[in-house]
Amino acid sequence: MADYGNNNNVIEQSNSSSHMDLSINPNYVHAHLGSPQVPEANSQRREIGDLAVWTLSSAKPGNGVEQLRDDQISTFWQSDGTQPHYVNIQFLKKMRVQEVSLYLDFKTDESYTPSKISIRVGNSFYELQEVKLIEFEEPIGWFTFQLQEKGTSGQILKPYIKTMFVQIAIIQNQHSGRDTHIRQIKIFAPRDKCYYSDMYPHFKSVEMTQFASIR
Ligand SMILES: [Ca+2]
Repeated sequence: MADYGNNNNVIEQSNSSSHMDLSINPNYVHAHLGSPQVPEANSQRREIGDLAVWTLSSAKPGNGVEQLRDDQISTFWQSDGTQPHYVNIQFLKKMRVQEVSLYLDFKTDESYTPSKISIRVGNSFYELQEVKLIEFEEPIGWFTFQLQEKGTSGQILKPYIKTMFVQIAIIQNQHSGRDTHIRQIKIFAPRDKCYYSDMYPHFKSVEMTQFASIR
């Protein structure tokens, strides 16, 4: 059995939370095993995090936006306040957001690791709409979530969502931990059609890599 005795992050759990069946929520995702593969920009997608202004609901000094965005999984954001914790990602104009990727590490972060996250979008922080509700079970690795524009009956209209704001709300942590750790967040948009074409090979293919080494 895991020992969380040295962890000061656990608070008393309230019994007030209702046990609704979350699986009937069309935005609900259960996540357990992450990927060791770093999600990278490629011919299909580009990382647009640097185009946004990032703000956090709270942060421990030295564990803020920089550590969330430094491309290193050894560094992390640590909240320093009451739940829920928020990561607010604000673009200057509407962007086509296709994927949001998070790196979590339950093995290291224990009760600081999120167990329930809501991803919300909107054109202001006052009219946000939940598009994903994720429950994490002792997560380790990269977790990537696709955002899609859906019709009234849930059909997928577009493989992205056009939005100015993305909010990642950390609603709960593992073992009811108070503060949270997220080690890295990436946010991707689809590439404009003019940036790639099926006529060209994918430059990261094995063939191209071998070819590139020949002088
Ligand atoms: Ca980091």
